[in-house]
Amino acid sequence: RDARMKWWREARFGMFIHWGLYAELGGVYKDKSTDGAGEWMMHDLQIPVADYASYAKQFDPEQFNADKWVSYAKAAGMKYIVMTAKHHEGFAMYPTKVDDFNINARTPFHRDPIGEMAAACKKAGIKFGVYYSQNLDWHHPGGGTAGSSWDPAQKGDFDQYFMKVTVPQVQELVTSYHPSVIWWDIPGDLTPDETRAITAAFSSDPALIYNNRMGGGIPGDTETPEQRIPPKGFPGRDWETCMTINNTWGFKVHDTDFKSTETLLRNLIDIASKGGNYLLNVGPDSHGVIPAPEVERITAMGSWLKHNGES
Ligand code: FUL
Repeated sequence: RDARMKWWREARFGMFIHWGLYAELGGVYKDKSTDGAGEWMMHDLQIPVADYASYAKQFDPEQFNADKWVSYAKAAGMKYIVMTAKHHEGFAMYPTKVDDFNINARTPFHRDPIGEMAAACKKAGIKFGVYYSQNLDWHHPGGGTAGSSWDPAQKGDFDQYFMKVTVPQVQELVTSYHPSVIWWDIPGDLTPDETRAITAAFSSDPALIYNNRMGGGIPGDTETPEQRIPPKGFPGRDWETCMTINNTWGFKVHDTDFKSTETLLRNLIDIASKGGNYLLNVGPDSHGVIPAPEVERITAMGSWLKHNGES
């Protein structure tokens, strides 16, 4: 375990990337702006499944450049990247064979952002991990809906969904991209049997690190305080605070409430002093561009780190 966790413990600073079909909408659906996080808008505005899915036809992030994103992370002093392979909306950012609701099959873009990021990270000597929503899938029949569904198209059997979609997708991610981290989110009421099925799906990779949000009572390797810094850290546990730079994970046109570089640096120092990691989020837009205010801030953090002896 210590050997497996070594690189992660030394990393201290990582980049979280929330990027999915929600970026195309940017928090605005018809004349409604969502109050919540951008990536939750399908749920929060109860957008019908077919209507939401139709935005894929126009999702063409032509400026996406994996090397560029990785270079931002490097310049910021970040040592790893965790990117959404599939968020709660159910849209996969890689060409999964299990479900054609993915960026390769449904958009004019036809590329594989997860694969391109995995390759760019490898080239740059930085660790790559994937975020995967193993329970919620608001698009696929039977996928979890966080309480009540809002569209008859979501009706279906969860156990079947789990065995036919979640488990094989986890297998695909592990065998195609060899991620160093799987960031599960969120467990809902997964049973120990279900979690065993996903653990088996990545048993071929004993080095894999995963967080505490898998479910079924599995503690995982890391605690994941969200948007907060625990006053005393987590004595005896590895932990990672994940945080947004503004107030959303997925891109929102109307959220320009960015934290200052000073606040972000103080957070990083506070977290590091308590033995944790800081997984700081960026939310690329529909063109595949990370908003400039986010790039500016993480770049400034990197210069500070360089001038102050850490890098
Ligand atoms: C939460 C999710 O529901 C949010 O959308 C986001 O991904 C955050 C990091 O985790 O539980």
